[in-house]
Amino acid sequence: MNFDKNENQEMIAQMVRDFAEKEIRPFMRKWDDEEFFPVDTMKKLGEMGLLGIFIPEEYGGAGFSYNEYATALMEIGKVCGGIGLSVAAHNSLCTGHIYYHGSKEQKEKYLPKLATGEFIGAWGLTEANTGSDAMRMAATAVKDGNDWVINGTKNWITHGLSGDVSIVLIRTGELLDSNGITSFIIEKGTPGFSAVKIKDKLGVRASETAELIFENVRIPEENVIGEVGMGFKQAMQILDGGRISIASLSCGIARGAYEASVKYAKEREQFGQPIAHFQAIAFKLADMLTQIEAAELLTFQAAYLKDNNQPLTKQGAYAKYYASEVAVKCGNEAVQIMGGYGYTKEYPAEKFLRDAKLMTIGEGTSEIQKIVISREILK
Ligand code: COS
Repeated sequence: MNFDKNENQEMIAQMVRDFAEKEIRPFMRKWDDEEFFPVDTMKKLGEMGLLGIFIPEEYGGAGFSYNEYATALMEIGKVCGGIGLSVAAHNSLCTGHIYYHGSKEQKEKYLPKLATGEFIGAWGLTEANTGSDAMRMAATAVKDGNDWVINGTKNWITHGLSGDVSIVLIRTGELLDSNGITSFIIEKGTPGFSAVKIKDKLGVRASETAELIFENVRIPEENVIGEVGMGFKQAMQILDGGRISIASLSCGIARGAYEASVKYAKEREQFGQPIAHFQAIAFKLADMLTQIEAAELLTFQAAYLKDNNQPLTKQGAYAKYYASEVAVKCGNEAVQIMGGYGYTKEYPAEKFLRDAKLMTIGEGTSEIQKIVISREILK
C-alpha cells in the first residue's frame, strides 16, 4: 500500500486551495446568508477543469481519476460545503451518468460543455414522497411516437433551476419493477419543464436545490440514456460513485472544522493559559484528527476501487457513512470548543456543523448506507 500523495494530487490540492482562498472564502458567508448559488464561480471552476475532473480529455475533461477527484473535494470542503456539494453533484451524478452510461453521441454532445462549465448539470432521482425508497417513484414517461411524454415532479434536486442539462430517472414500467425506470436527458427550456427553488435550508446554502416539474414534457428517444428500463440500476451504480464524493466532501468539512478548532484552542486563553493545554480540549482535537484520518483512508480506498473498476458498493457506502458522521461530530466539537463564539456566525464552526449535517442525508442517509453495507455482508 502506498500512502503518498501522487504528483497530480499535490498539484490539484494546491490549485484548489489557492482558488478557494481567493474565490470562495471571501464570499461564502454572503452566499450562505442569502442562499445565493454563484454560477460565475462554478464557471471558473469549470475553466480550471474541476467540473470534468474524471472525464477523459477527448471529451473536454481533465482526465484525472477518482483519487484526484476526492482530493479536490476534500480541499473545497475545508472552505465551503455548499460549493463542494455543487461540484460533487455536477461531476459524479450528472456528468458521470452521461459518461458511464451514455451513447457516444450523447457523450460528444454534452460532456465537453459539462466538463468545462459551459453547462451546469443536475440529476434527479428523488421525489417528494420517495427519498430512501427511490424505486417507488411516481413520475411517469409514456411512449408517444418517437417521443416520451413525462409527467410528475422531482424534489431536492441540486441545480434544478440553473442546470442547463438534467438527468432524470422516470418510471416507464410497472410500480416497483426494478427494470421499469429509465434515465432521460432533459435540456433547460424544454416546453413543460420548470423548476422552483427550495429555500430556507439549514446548510449547504450556496448550493442551489429545487423541485423539478414536468407537465407533458416531450423528450425524443435519442435522449434516453442506455436501455429503456435500466435507469434504476444505472442510478444505483452512479450513487456508488457519488457516495465517494460525499465522503470526500465530508472529510474536507471535518478537517476544516478541526483546523479552525486547533487555531482557536491555541489562541483562546482561560484560567491563564490557552485552552489547548487542557486535556478536555486537547483530547477532543485528538479524537477529531484520528477520526478524520480514518475517514480519509476509507474514502481513498473506495476511490482506488472505483479507479480500478472493482466492486465498491460496500466500501463506498461505509466511506460515506463514516465520513459524514465524522463531519457532523467534528462540526459539533468545533462549536463546543469555541463556546459562545462558536455559536455565532462570526466564527466558522456553526457553518461546518450545518453543512456537515446534509452529508448524512444526501445521496442516501446513514441508515440507507447501513442497509447497503449489511446487505452486502449477508448476500
Ligand atoms: N449497482 C447495481 N445494481 C444495483 C445496485 C448497485 N449498487 N444496488 C441495487 N441494484 C439492483 C439490484 O441488484 C436489483 O436488481 P434486480 O431487481 O434485477 O435483482 C435492483 O437494483 C433493485 O435493488 P433492491 O432490490 O436492493 O432495491 P430496493 O428498493 O430494496 O432499494 C436501496 C435499495 C434502499 C439501497 C435503494 O433504494 C437506495 O439506495 N435508496 C437510497 C436512494 C438515495 O441514495 N437517494 C438519494 C439521492 S440524492 S442524490
